[in-house]
Amino acid sequence: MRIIVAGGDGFCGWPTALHLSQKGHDVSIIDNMVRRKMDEELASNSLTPIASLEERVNKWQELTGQVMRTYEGDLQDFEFLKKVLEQEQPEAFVHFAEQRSAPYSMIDREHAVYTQVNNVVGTLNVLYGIKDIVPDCHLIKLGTMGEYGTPNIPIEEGYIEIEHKGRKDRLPFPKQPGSYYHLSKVHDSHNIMFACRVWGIRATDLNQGIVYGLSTKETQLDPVLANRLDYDSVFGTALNRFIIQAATEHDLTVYGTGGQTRGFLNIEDTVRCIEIAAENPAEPGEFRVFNQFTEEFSVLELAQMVQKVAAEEGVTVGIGHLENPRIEKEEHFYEAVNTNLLELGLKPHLLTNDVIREILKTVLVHKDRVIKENILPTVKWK
Ligand code: NAD
Ligand code: USQ
Repeated sequence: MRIIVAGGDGFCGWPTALHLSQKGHDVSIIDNMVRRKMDEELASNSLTPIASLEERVNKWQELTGQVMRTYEGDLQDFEFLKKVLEQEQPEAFVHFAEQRSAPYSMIDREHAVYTQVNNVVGTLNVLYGIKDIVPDCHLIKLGTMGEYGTPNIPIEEGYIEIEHKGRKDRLPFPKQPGSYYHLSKVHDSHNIMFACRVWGIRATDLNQGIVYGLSTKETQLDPVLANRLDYDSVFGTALNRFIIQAATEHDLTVYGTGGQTRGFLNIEDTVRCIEIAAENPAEPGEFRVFNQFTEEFSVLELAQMVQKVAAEEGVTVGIGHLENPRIEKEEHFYEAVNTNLLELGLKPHLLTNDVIREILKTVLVHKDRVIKENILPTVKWK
């Protein structure tokens, strides 16, 4: 299958591009490198040293003989996108290319506007590009579990059957997102759903939970193929951050009580979920929603697991309950359905002490690259 991976230089996109290429798909990558520029803006870095995209794809070709074409450009630039679609004629378009940090979107007005314009306009361009140039192409769009928020009822996969005043309908599940970033994903979902209904586009919205780990079988083939790993308070995410904090003997930064519960998945499962979605496309006109996570944990549970594994490895770390910089529920009901991907054959890599230990070992190799000033949160919701 001819597949474009937009955002293919990023944390989820790079291992996904490698995995799809390894499976024999004809992969090309779009990325505007903005994530690397954000490291400069935030005076931050990836914990792992990362090669340039050019070095990465050259190494992949050298090791496997597989060619991945790369296009450096912005999805907000429709003329650029049009040319790539005309040239590649993709059968699937995997869309990771968005600003994905909630704290980044909450820095100030400029960062909120950037996040929403980048994400909403980029996705609208992709929708128009598919409609005009490759109408049969399957859009596989990365959404987020955070679109739903934390309602006091179980979260369904995209839709809920509602009975109201004696009538019934299957309607989009209510959305209560917790940041301007998460809101941008809700806006995208609405735009994609509308495009499916009106133009007959086929789309899968993958409401992904928080991804942990960094390595996949393919990224481990050579240090030049290594994936990025974020640990700073803006781009680092809960479990990965805790493991890196443990490696540097920093107290684990649980915000508030730590009762915040979310869906999580291993990066190994991210790449497999995209493969499953690509190989089982949505029907023309269908707006399909999958909840892409494998397990639910509270933030405090994760911190306790990391603390225990670190202790077994001879590292003592405390759990610091910081004042929560976000406005969010800290104690709440959480139960979400995730059966669609399992029914299509996903075999989850579950979180065990050994999985944490493996990530910790990789992290320990690079721990001297941690910029300690970037660990504590600085962005507040109000
Ligand atoms: P990332 O920031 O590492 O990667 C995103 C990539 O997209 C970057 O390489 C960036 O340069 C590129 N990009 C951004 N805007 C672009 C534009 N306008 N044009 C071209 N390229 C652009 O993020 P990630 O962690 O790999 O996340 C990928 C996607 O998955 C995002 O949409 C994110 O919302 C979603 N997601 C991520 C997680 C997670 O835990 N990392 C969880 C759920 C959902
Ligand atoms: N948290 C802590 N301590 C930390 C970091 C986070 O307690 O050091 C808490 C947060 O307050 C929050 C939870 O952990 O309650 C998750 O925060 P996070 O930064 O790990 O994840 P989030 O901001 O939700 O965003 C990440 C990705 C985003 C993706 C989302 C999936 O950056 O791209 O959409 O996870 S989800 O959470 O399912 O919406």
